[in-house]
Amino acid sequence: MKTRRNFIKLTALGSAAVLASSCLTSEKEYKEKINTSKKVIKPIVISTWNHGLAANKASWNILSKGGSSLDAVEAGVKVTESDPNNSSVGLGGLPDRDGFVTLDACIMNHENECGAVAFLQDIENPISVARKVMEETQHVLLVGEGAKQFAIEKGFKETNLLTENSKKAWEKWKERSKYQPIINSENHDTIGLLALDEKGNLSGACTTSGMAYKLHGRVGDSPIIGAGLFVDNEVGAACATGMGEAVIRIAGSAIVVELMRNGMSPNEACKEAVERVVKKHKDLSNLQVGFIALNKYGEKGGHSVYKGFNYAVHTKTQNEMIDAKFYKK
Ligand code: SD4
Repeated sequence: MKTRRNFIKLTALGSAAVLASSCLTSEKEYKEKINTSKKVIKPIVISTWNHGLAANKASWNILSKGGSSLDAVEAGVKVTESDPNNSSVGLGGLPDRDGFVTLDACIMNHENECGAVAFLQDIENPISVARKVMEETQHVLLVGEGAKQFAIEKGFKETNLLTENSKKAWEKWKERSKYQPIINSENHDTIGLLALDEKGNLSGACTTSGMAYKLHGRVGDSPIIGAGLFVDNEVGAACATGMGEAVIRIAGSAIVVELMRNGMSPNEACKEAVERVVKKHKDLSNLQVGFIALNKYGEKGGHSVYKGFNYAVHTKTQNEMIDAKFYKK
């Protein structure tokens, strides 16, 4: 007899089979699909926005000497985190609506190991705390007070991250805001950075102070593995910038990687993910989202909802900014 429980089991099995056949191409199938004679561009590092140039430089110092992609991604984004003139990441980040700078970050290596921190305060380099979560705990994500306590136990220093400039900007915002968080262009400067090292291993890092003037306690996509960042060493890596809520809704970075697994180029996969964001939102006003991606061949790509998103690339022969293609002007 078909009981309800059996029916649910069967349906679940059916869905799993469909999933396995349509999306989760096995490593063997994937290798058959790809052209193994293709020349791999490595090492390579790519990262979001103009601040990516300085971050890539630090990553390149490691990659060009045969260092690991994991060390490279951490060193790269630390440059942006420690830059007081960058108002979206680490030190100097714009605070939430109550005046607190709260940080989100995550890191992932070529073995699918990952670590993250969210809603972390007073620590300049959250990416290094995320790496410690990955390497020295059994957990993936620590948040708030617990994350800070862990960081201090590991020897990180407490630092006031609210610079005079960010404080002034927040005070000005308070005058005109009616305490309403607003998303606009000034909020889109997270650094996401992806690297492929000489050994052919991929890693990624993503770090941000999040949406400026957000609600106290808000966490975005940047520390969420699969949303702000995803790495699968069989296929490629992706990361996101822009309105985190929209990225989480489509499991953005994981989707980009799965699309590459199914044969799309990094550019095509980022474009498809952006189109999903567009499809799932009735109101696109101020909804900027951008993805960048890197595959196992060292091929790169990026795409955004609105014009204006760019990313930095560093290889043996290239060190420049690339304007991403976009859905809308
Ligand atoms: C967030 N995705 O917290 C981040 C913000 C961002 O570029 O990317 N800014 O939603």
